[in-house]
Formats: sequence, structure tokens, C-alpha cells
Amino acid sequence: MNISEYLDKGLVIASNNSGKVLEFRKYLAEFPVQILLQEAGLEIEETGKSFAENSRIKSLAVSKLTNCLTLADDSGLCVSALGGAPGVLSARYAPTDFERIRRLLTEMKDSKDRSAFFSAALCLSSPEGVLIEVEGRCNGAITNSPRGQGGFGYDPVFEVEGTGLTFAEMTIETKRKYGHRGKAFQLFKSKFEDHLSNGRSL
Ligand code: ITT
Repeated sequence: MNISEYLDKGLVIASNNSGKVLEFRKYLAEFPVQILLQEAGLEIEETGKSFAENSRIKSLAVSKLTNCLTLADDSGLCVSALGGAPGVLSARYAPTDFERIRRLLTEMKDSKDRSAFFSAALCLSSPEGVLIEVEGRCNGAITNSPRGQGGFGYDPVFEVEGTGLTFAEMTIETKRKYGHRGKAFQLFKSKFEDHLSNGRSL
């Protein structure tokens, strides 16, 4: 099957995170493709040591399960004063967004160095294998307390370098411009368009 034939069946977003799914829906709106979601509650074990490895694991597993083209995102926050933590364990840092933020601010309490970055690794697979892998990064700093109502996850405590705003104080369009996922998607988009125009067999 070639990529267009697969796309006729839709594109699965391999994520249980509604914040990520909302961003991808916006990003993919310019492509004439039906967005599908993976089965609710499906959990693929993330055994990788990097965002890229985990993204590939999720993308390949869900693509094989659904027999559809599948886009996965593995992302997280790396904090200098915490030696890069929570990193690939960002989702497992505590049970809820609220508790994850509380733990982060508690562990950062006395740190003068607030620098941190977000990374997002995207992987597109067909059931036959990986097609596209890209990664985007956004530098910033951990705030002393949460600010803003938008976004999801750690957004209220991450101030984006050069903007004075947390992700939660940005519109989804501005977050796309500066953010790790938006930057990764820009790289993804040009590769995806190449695949579509070449109509390659997969
Ligand atoms: P899926 O694996 O099902 O996609 P997840 O939330 O478990 O969902 P990850 O394993 O990639 O996703 O964990 C990423 C963690 O980092 C999770 O706690 C997110 O809320 C957080 N995160 C990722 N991108 C973020 C963003 O743009 N803003 C704020 N927090 C983000």
C-alpha cells in the first residue's frame, strides 16, 4: 500500500493525552485526512531511554494494532537543576498534572538555576515500519508558581525563553510557534509532504 491509500483510512494519533491530541488536531487541519484516535485506555509500555525511542515504540505498536498510519508523540520536561529530570519520566513523576507541578516546584524550591527545556519526538509509522522521525525542542525556565489558564501538563510553570510568558499564558497558535511540538511538527510537515508528493510505496 502507498501512503495515500493508507491515508484514505485516516491517521491515528497514538496518545491518551487530550492536550496533545488537541494540538495535533489543529496542526493537521490543513491536511485532508480523517483523524482517528487509538482505543481509549490503551497503554503501550514505554521502555525506551529517549523520547525518540519511546515515540517509535508507541507509533509502531499502535500502527500494527490498527493497521493504519499512526503518529505518536513522546515528550517531556528536562530541568537542569534536577539533572535532566523528569525527562522521559515526565508523565510518571506523579499521578496528576496538579501533583506533577507541585512535586516539581517543591524539588526546585531552593534552586537558583531555573533553566529547563521541553522536547517532543514525533514518529509516523505504517504497519510495515517507521516513515518519519523528528524532534523539536523549546528552551525556558521553571517559574516560582503556576501562571495562566491554557494548555495542559506542565504548561503553567514553563516560561518560554524570550517571551516572558508561560505556555499556559499563550494561545495555541503562539504555543505552536515557540513550542517543542510545533517545531517538531514543522519538520514533520515537510517530510510528510515529500512522502505525499512522491506517493511512495511503503
Ligand atoms: P501518551 O503517551 O498517551 O501520548 P502521556 O501524557 O503519557 O500521553 P508522555 O509519555 O509523552 O505522554 O509524557 C509526557 C509528559 O510531559 C506528560 O506528563 C505531559 O503532560 C507532559 N507534557 C508533554 N508535552 C507537554 C506540553 O506541551 N506542555 C506541558 N506538558 C507537557
